Amino acid sequence: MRIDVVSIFPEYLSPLDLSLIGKARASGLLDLHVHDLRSWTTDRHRTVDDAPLGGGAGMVMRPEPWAAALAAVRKAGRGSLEEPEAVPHLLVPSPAGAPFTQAMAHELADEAWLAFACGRYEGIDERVLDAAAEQGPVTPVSLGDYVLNGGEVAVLAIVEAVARLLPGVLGNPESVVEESHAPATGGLLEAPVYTRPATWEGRSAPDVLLSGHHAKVAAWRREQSLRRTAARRPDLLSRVDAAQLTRADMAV
Ligand code: 6GU
Repeated sequence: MRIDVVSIFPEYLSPLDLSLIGKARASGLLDLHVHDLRSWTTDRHRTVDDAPLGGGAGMVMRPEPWAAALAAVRKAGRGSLEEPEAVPHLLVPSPAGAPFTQAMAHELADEAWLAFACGRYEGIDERVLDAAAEQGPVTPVSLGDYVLNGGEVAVLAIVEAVARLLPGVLGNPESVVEESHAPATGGLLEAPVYTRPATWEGRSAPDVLLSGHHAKVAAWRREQSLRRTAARRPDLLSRVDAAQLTRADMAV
């Protein structure tokens, strides 16, 4: 997969050199390019923003550097993918975007080329997104209902969520199957986990986990998932498929 990120703070993306994502890059599974938006400014002060039309607080990112940056990214990516018609799926982090979910991470992991436009200030002039949408898919995405100063932290989160789903990035592909929000858990939260020692500072791990009885362990985990989801994320319970509820589930 190729990923391009355009930002006025390219150093903010340096954690993408580390850990599993860094390894995925080094091994060629992930071809990641971070670009400085200011390289596409033409004035002496390398200006990227201006006052909002219609008035109001803050500043808005000007369309010209963004249009030039996105055109250059398209051109460079087509060259490296050796597909003259290829276009990236453009993701625009914004608190006004659609919520980013594990389902979206799985969809994005199937794509060949993603590009991220990191806005700062009050956001990017909307015409940039309108023009880009004539070239290829554009999706504004949000991490949740709170406000960050810019899209960079969201890109770190989204790239990590997507890259770990790429074949060969995680050591054990099973671990993406059972985790919280994965399709296999029915969209429920994961049960609590324990390791040795079986008793630590007077606290014992649940006996069932030491029983060696796989069906009982699975039933216990299912019950814990339901309880935890009801307590922390009752909004997720509506995702449980009624047809898949067992008698044991009903008793929880
Ligand atoms: Cl993706 N961007 C910004 N600026 N703020 C956010 C966000 C994204 N998601 C939640 N808050």
